[in-house]
Amino acid sequence: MREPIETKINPETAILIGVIEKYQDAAEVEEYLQELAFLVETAGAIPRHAFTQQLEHQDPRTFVGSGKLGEIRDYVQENEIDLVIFDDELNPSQLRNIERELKCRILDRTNLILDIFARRAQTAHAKTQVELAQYEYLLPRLTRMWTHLERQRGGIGLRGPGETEIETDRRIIRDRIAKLKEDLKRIDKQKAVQRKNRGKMVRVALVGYTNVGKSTLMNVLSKSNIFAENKLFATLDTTVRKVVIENLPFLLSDTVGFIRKLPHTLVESFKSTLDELRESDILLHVVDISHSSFEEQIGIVNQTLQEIGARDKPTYIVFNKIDAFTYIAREEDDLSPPTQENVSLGDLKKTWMAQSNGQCVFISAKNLENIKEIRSLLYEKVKEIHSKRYPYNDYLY
Ligand SMILES: Nc1nc2c(ncn2[C@@H]2O[C@H](COP(=O)(O)OP(=O)(O)OP(=O)(O)O)[C@@H](O)[C@H]2O)c(=O)[nH]1
Ligand SMILES: [Mg+2]
Repeated sequence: MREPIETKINPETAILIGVIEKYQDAAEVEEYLQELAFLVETAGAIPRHAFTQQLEHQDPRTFVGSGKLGEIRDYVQENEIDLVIFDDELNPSQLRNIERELKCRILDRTNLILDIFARRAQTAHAKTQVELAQYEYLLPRLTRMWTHLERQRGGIGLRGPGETEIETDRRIIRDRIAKLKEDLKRIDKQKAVQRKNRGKMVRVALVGYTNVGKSTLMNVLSKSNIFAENKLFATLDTTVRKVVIENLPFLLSDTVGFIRKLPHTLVESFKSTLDELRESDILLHVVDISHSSFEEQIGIVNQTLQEIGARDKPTYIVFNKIDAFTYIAREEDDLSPPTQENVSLGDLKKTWMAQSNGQCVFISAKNLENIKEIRSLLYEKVKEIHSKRYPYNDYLY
C-alpha cells in the first residue's frame, strides 16, 4: 500500500504555532519555535511565520483559542500556506477540529519528526523501526480528510503509510503493525547476536542532543568518515568502530540524537538501536556549548537516558564547539544580576569542572582543539574497566 513518492519542485511553505502556558516564559517558547523551524527546514519546507498565544493551558479542542485560529486561517489563505505545524503532539480530535477550521494540511511535532526520520532511514532496520512508529501514530488518526487528497502529490508528513479507505485501512494497518513488529523482533535478535559476538571489549557510546557534533567527534576519534551535517537527525543508525588509544582497544558507537518531546512511538520502536546505549560500559555525553539552551539540552538527554534505562552508566560530559562559543561581557559598573548569556567560557569551565570532579572536557571536534584531553580521559576510563575485565592481560597498556 505504499505509494511512490514524488518530489515536489517548489518547497512547501509552513507556519508554526506554539502556546505559551502560564508557567513558561516567552523567550523559552521562542527558542522552542526556533527549534521547530530548524526541524521544518530539515524536512525540506520553508517556515514563513510563527504564531504564539498565551494561554492558561492548551485548548483541549483546538490547541489555540478560536480567535487565534481565525487569525491563522486568514493568514493561511492570504499567503497560500501549505502546512500549519503545531509545536506539540495533537490528539486525534484536536487534529480533526483544527483541520475542519483551517482547511489545509496540519502537522504536529511528532508527525514532523517521524517524517524526518523516514527520510533519513537508510538501512532496512531503521526503515522498519520508523515505519512501525508511523503506523502506530497513524492508526488512531485515520479519520483525517486532507492527507487523502494531498498524498497524491507527496509532501511532508505524507511519506510512508498513507490513508486510503479508512475502515479497511485500519485492518490493513493493524496487520502491517503486527508484521513489522515480527520483523523487528527478528532483526533485534540478529543484532543482539552481533553485539554478543563483539566479545567483551569495552564499549563506549556517544550520546547527546541532535546536531551537537557526535558524528564529527566519532570521525575524529576513529579516523572514519561518518555522515555529519548541520541538520537534525543526520544519524539514525548506530555505527560502531574499533578505536585504539596507545595499545588499548575499545569499541566506540555513534547513536541517534535526542530532542525535546521525542515521540514515544519512536523511542519504543528504536528499542534495539537504543540497546547499544544500554549495553555500553561508558557514555560520552556530547554537548553543544555554543547553543544558548545547552543546559536544558543536557537535562533532556539525561531524562531520555533515564527513560530507556541507561542513566546509571559512568557518564562523562564532552563540551563541544568551544570555537563557536560566545558570551556578552558585562560592563564593570553594571549592577544588574548577570544572566546566562554573561557567563564566560572560563567561568563555565570552572563550574562544570567542580561539579564533575574534573571529569569533563572542553573541545572543538571541528577545529581539533583539546582532542588530546578527550583521548586521555577515554584512555584512563576504558583502562579501568579493561583491567577489571581482563586482569591478566596487562601487557596491553
Ligand atoms: N563550530 C563547530 N561546529 C561543529 C563542531 N563539531 C561539529 N560541528 C558541526 O555541527 C553540525 C552537526 O554535526 P554532527 O556531527 O552531524 O552532529 P550529530 O550530533 O552527529 O547530529 P545528529 O546525528 O543529527 O544527531 C555539523 O554542521 C558539524 O560540522 C565544532 O566543534 N565546532
Ligand atoms: Mg550524527
